[in-house]
Amino acid sequence: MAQPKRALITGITGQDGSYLAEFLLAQGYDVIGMIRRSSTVNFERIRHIQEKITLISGDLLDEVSMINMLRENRPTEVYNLAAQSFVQTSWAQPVFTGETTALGVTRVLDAIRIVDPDIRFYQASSSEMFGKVVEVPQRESTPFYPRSPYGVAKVYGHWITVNYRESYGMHANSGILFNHESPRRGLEFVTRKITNSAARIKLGLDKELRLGNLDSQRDWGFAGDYVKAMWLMLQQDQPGDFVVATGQTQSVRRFCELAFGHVGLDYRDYVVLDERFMRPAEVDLLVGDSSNAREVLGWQPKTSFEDLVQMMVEADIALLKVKR
Ligand code: NAP
Ligand code: F7E
Repeated sequence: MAQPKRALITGITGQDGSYLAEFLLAQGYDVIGMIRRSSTVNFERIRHIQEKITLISGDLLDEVSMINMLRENRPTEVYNLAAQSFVQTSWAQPVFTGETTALGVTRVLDAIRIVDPDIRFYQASSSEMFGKVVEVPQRESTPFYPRSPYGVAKVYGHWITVNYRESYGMHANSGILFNHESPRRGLEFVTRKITNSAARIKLGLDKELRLGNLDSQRDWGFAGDYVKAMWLMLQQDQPGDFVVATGQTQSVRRFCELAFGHVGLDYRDYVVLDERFMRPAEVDLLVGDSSNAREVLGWQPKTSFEDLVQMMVEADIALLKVKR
């Protein structure tokens, strides 16, 4: 009987890690998750599948922990989702962001090279690499112009992935994913901040929502749709770079309008502009051309922007009602 495929996910406690783990379990994989030591447990997003996965301690800052993890567990696929992923924090902690989000990628790739270079590798690259865009829409060939220490770190992560592919013939893939959201999104990101706030205001728990730039535009998709693209990349004969996006862009203002509108409120009555949430350098407009992913991987998004906003608002209302 064929052995089940075995995948190692770094960043399994994050938004994408939890959806990817669910997806891979459904495909019959053994799923191993790398978790970093912390004084309190943060398994909220994976609690419902915790019995079905194996969790092992390791850290992107520590290559030895990753070498040992690979030696002891022998995965056939590694998905590197771990990162300091919040753009705003990357200005406050630029060196830490570089250590984790940039050099962390080299540590994983090098551990794979040492233990078993046949392991297939996925790197979580980002549309933030396009930054101050030089072309609209952005595709795999669009030059990068990152606008934050996070974006710069992701450019490094992308190129070191390409380099290990070319230097060692590794099946190393870079998924250039545009923003993807869900009810599991961290509360600091703008979409979840808005849906959580709309729900809180509706339930009488808050009175206002403080935001930064309402005019910035993002290509927002649903995280549950995007993890399938990660997996598809590792099932191809040849590794590559793939933009994953919906191809439509919406403003933060429009997101507010829909989220508040869904609970019968007008965002203009509650949203207050706050300088603290403005960025030193902004990425004004992102919109992706995912033709390559659609043609080569057969991938396409299933969830519309309107359905995504509705899903997130309803999940936040349900969550708050349970907590009351
Ligand atoms: P997330 O929710 O912030 O999750 C990040 C994960 O990385 C968490 O599990 C975190 O662990 C882990 N981590 C951070 N530093 C670590 C370290 N030093 N060692 C080990 N683990 C560490 O991020 P996400 O939204 O799921 O995104 C997943 C990946 O895709 C990230 O690399 C992100 O930069 C990238 N990306 C995201 C988007 C998006 O729109 N979501 C788009 C493009 C690319 P703790 O739980 O312990 O903090
Ligand atoms: O900001 C504006 C903010 O923090 C989106 C990460 O997953 O996607 C994410 O990065 C926009 C920006 O995500 C607030 O200025 C206004 O223009 O939700 P965000 P992000 O920076 O796009 C990429 C693809 C990643 O790779 C990252 O890991 O919204 N904005 N007011 C605000 N943003 C926040 N967070 N908070 C505000 O109050």
